[in-house]
Amino acid sequence: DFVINLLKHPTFLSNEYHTRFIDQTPELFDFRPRRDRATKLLTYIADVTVNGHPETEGRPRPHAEARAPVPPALRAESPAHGTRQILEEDGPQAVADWMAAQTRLLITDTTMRDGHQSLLATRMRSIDMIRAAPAYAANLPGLFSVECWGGATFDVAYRFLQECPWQRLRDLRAAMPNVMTQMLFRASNGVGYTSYPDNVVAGFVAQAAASGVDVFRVFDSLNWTPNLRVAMDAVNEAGKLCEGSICYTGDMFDPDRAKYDLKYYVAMAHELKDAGAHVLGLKDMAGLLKPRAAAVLVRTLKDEVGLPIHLHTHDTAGIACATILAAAEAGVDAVDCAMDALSGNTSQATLGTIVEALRRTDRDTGLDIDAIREISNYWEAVRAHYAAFESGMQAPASEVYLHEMPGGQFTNLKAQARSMGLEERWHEVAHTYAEVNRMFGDIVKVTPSSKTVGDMALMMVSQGLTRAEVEDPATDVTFPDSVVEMMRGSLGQPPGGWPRGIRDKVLKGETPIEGRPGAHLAPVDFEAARRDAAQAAGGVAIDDEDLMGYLMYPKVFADYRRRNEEYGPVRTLPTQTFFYGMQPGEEISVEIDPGKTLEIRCQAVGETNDRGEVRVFFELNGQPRAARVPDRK
Ligand code: BTN
Ligand code: 3PY
Ligand code: ZN
Repeated sequence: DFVINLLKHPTFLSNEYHTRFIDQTPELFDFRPRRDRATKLLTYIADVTVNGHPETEGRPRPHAEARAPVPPALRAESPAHGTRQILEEDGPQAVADWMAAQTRLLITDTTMRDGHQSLLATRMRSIDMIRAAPAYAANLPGLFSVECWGGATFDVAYRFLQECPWQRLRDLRAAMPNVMTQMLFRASNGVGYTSYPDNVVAGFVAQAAASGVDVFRVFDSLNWTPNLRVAMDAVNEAGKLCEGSICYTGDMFDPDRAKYDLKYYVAMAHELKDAGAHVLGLKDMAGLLKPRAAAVLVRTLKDEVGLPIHLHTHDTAGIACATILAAAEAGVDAVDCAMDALSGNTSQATLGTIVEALRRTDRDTGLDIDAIREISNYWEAVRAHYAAFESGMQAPASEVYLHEMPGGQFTNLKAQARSMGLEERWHEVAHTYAEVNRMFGDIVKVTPSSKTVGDMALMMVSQGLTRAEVEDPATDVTFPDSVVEMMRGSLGQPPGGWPRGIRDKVLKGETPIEGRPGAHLAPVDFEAARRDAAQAAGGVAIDDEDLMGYLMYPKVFADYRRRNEEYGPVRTLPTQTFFYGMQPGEEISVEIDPGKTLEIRCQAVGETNDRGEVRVFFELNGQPRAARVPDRK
């Protein structure tokens, strides 16, 4: 057994081991029999059936009649050519030129990224997306792109869904060969909440491009162009479409917030063009861009900068369709919408509604409304299974103009507030969020700066601290780590720097770093990191995708891989089974490899024995099986 473990060990295989390798690698002495994937899955199902899933405990359950989602029929034998073919055959500049030459309004569908990030706390599982993908390819080949990766989806996949985000990307890419896939990338913050060394940022982009991302929307959480360059260079290096993005905040017409006026946005757009953007992203992450401002901004940027413009907004205040129509009138090239069933409120504008509103006008999208309705019906059935992650927001709210929270943060912050017992005081949290923004000098709030503002607001509400007390040099305050990091300069600099008073109080005499954070971080030795990752994850093989997961989130990745050894490919389970286990008498089909299906029937759940264990009885492809799990209830 020892020899087998040794011969299979990734460090041994990589020839990078040294004389103390055997002493320092305890898993070589782990001789537990390897269990097969079906056994692991039955153990998982048994555990959730007996103990429930920690993520859905105490949350609303799906309706008893929630229907199994059935993907729409395909309207074409093979998918028609789309934007992906332009990119593959003629490159990214050709895509940008093609965009500029279209009269129709181009549409990106955000359902599989920002839609569920904003409405369902990012909890949508890959299986529900992958089953929809062939219908997108066959029935909506005229979409500009499908946003389906990046943002918060990366760490939530590992952390809460127990699945590999890279596999999701590869599977979606394969199922949609004709439409460009799109990701959201936080520039020097990668898909994380902190700054990473330049070679990690560039390495991540290169891997994402290789695994299937076509369009990279790159932004910086303080709108600081120097932070965007490393990522934008890497996108261009990979030959993919580089969408350098401006984050919109405040109110362009408010003379009291002159910092974020038209001149500010035009200047940043020029910087992004000079940095190599093919397309200019206008990222209104909180839904603050009002229709008149959208019209003026789009027209001015088109005239003065000349890049095609891709607008992203949120419907939090209920005005996103109006903003999009105003932008369309002003000549915007592409806009983001979510499929009807996952649109509205903190999510994007309603895709079918925009298509209908523009029908028979000069900006007619040309998309098939029947195909849209069918796909939306599929998402409606999917959404019902995620009732546990709904935010409870029943209606649009103009309160967003007060707090300016990004749609993608809203449900997450609300969940954080709930877990701290502050749900009843949500409006106080929202108000304090606005106060913190002013205290920090009126900054762009988008991941990760928005998380920092949120951490500070939650801390103030839970400790009953006012802004005046926080700013008072005589009051002792322990600031959240994220606030200390940000004031230290680890996310870069806002225009004009941080307000001196609060910065000095947070830093307690420490000198902040100057300039670009990435310039202070040593490059990572990838092969050394690969060995560390293998060790941290319990002696498993680490491929290039895994390595990037580890470099973004060392602990989250290692925990995911260890659980994966225990529970197997749980991403193949139906969503209902994943979150709620099975009822006696229930049957499911689980495709663990293409063409290899497990038929699982739950027969009975036993009594808890005197060692505190429960046996759950199954039929697996007709054969009786049992799984024994601890009763933790
Ligand atoms: C998580 O870590 O929160 C999600 C991963 C799944 C953990 C499984 S769910 C069944 C079993 N019960 C637990 O409390 N954890 C594992
Ligand atoms: C993210 O970075 O996850 C966002 O959605 C920002 O808007
Ligand atoms: Zn968004």
